[in-house]
Amino acid sequence: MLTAPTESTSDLRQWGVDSPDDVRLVGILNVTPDSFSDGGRYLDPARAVEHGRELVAQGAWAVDVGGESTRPGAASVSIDEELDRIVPVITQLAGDGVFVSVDTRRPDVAEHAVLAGARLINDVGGLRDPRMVEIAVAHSVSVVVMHSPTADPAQAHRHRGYDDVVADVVEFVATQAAAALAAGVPGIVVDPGLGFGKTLEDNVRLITHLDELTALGHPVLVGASRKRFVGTLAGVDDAADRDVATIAAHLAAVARGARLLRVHDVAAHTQALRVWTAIDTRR
Ligand code: HH2
Repeated sequence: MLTAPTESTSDLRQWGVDSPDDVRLVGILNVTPDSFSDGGRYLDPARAVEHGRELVAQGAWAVDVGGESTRPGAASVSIDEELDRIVPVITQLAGDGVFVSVDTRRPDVAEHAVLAGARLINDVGGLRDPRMVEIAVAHSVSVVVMHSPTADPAQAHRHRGYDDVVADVVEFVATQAAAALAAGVPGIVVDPGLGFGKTLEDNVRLITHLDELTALGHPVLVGASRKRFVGTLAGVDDAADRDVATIAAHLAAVARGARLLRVHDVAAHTQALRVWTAIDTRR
């Protein structure tokens, strides 16, 4: 049963996820014409709601609804357009009792999404905008702090190089999370932002060294789903064909402490996690 957060916490117990061995799936619902692997498929609100319900039936713990693509160079949409895309979908899914998160970098969009029933803000801008913190506090909603080297994640590909990608990412999310918790945000999830302004080697290093992120003590969400680096590693060009490669990357992340996986193919991940958790109880 999902319960509202009652106190400042940085673990998943606020949502009834008690065991540290529990890994949860966040199903991706892109209500966009231009997302990199499923653009245009769920722009129609009825199709989007149907897909959201399908993701839950397949084992998603939450559905992450987004109305603006973050793919490299994607055109930014107006706040009204983003809201027109996502609010009807969130209203219906939340009304069904689905745990909805909202994928946005814009405080105004996050606020309307929360008023429509979203229970978690997935801030792909990494809480750079102080208004996002204010809104999360005002509505007592927890936040995913994702690392992107730029405030607009669709421009992250313009970023060139890190001193030390793992140290830079850990420092960024640690600083943002600490400030948000101090301001009264009820809970924080951190995310290395795989693929955002990161080379193949950067993404591999972030997964290999994920324990440095989990060591912060916040639940870690990882989103490798269908991204170019898994396609490159696996030799798969077509983004829609990268789910098997995605699962390999995600299980490597789970082995290093990831608790939430943001995925397109929920059914396949549910199968993989059942086998994983039956075999690997050491985490
Ligand atoms: N990746 C994407 C979008 N939102 N949010 C979090 N927290 N972590 C991620 O890794 C992440 C994210 C990009 O994937 P997708 O939603 O499939 O594509 P698009 O941005 O083109 O809609």
